Order: sequence, then C-alpha cells, then structure tokens
Amino acid sequence: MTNKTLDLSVYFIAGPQNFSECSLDGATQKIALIIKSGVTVYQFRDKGTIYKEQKQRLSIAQKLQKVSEEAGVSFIVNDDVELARELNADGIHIGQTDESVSKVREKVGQEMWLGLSVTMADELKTAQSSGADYLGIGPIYPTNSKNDAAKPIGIKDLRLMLLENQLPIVGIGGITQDSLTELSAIGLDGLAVISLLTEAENPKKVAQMIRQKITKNG
Ligand code: TZP
Ligand code: MG
Repeated sequence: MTNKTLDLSVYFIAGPQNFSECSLDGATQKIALIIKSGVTVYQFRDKGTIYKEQKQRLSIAQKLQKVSEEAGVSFIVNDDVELARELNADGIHIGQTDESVSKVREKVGQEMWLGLSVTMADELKTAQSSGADYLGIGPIYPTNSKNDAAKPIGIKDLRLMLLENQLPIVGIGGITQDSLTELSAIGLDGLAVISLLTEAENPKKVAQMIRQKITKNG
C-alpha cells in the first residue's frame, strides 16, 4: 500500500460516456472542471467511448490525471490494469467479474491503491481478506448510470452489512442530495457519485455538501 493517504470522502466517477452530448474534448473539459471542484478522488471510468485510435484514450486519461494531480485529487483507473500501470495511477478499481484482487495486486504492486466493488453481504465478507485497500459498496439505490447494476441494497440492509466491515469503504449508486443525511450516519468513509456531480449546476456546492456530511460523522 502506498504511503500517500487516500481520502475517500468525495469520490467522483466519470468518463466521456457521461457527457455523451459533448465532443470528446468537451466531455474532458467538463470532467476536469468537476475534478477541480473539491472532490478528493477521481475515478476514470471509460465505458464504450468510440475513439479514432487508442492513443486518443490514453491522451484523455493523461490529461485528467494531470488535472487531478494539480488539484490534489487521487487518480484511480477503473478496470483497465494495463492503463493504470502505464499511467502509474494512484489506484486501480476492479469489480467482482474482473481478475482477482491477488492477480491484480501481482501486476500493480503494493504502491498502487486497489479498490474492489461489492454488491452483497457475501461479497463484502470475502472482500475483507482479499487484499483490497478499500471497497465500494452498492448500488445502494436504483441508478441509471450503470447498465448492469446489481439489485439495490437499500439503506437498512447496508447499515447492517457495514457492522461486519473493517476496510475503508465508499457507498455508491443512486445517491442524491436527499439521501446524504441518511448516508452520513452509517459509517461510510465516502460517497461515490456519477450523476450527482455530472448533472450538478454547481459541483463545488455539491462536493462541499458531501464532504461536510461525511466528515461530520467520521
Ligand atoms: N457502480 C455501482 S452503481 C454505479 C456504479 C459505477 C453508478 C453510480 O452512478 P450514480 O449516477 O451516482 O447513480
Ligand atoms: Mg468494473
């Protein structure tokens, strides 16, 4: 594990697909603006974007990594272990159907943060000794941002599940301003959001609100 600290409190996830009405440059600029709005982590999650060539994808990821570095935001790559290695990203985030945590750890070494998604109690239990540095748990609520999202956990079950958890953990899925208060009191280390920030008129205000809710109860 790297000796840098990972502040999970305001965990922003996006890729060009989240601004599908924009050009690639336009989408990159919008993501960059949000990265600079007071988030603590940015995850480059690129799903199904059509690139003219792979170099274009690398260049967008490099730009967003630079913006993150300048803003003091940890830069994490979703799924793509090779990209994370090539960029020497701060972290890699994988799901249950990706390569195992131990295989990914062999490839990325101890210095890179390794995050794992869990969607239910069994996975949360197994994840405790997986070697992951932090977990993402969800979807908590229904979400339109992930096509193959698992069944929403709901706040009541999530609260119980978290009693068994020892690892740093962020909640994800369908988080809105209205759910921040109930989410602040159940022991999460952060909230991971796509649409709450990509659709925000004032991302600074939203990021600040998430940070305040999470840290007040930390
Ligand atoms: N993983 C579980 S739910 C989700 C991901 C990537 C989507 C979260 O997006 P939103 O817009 O914050 O519901
Ligand atoms: Mg994945």
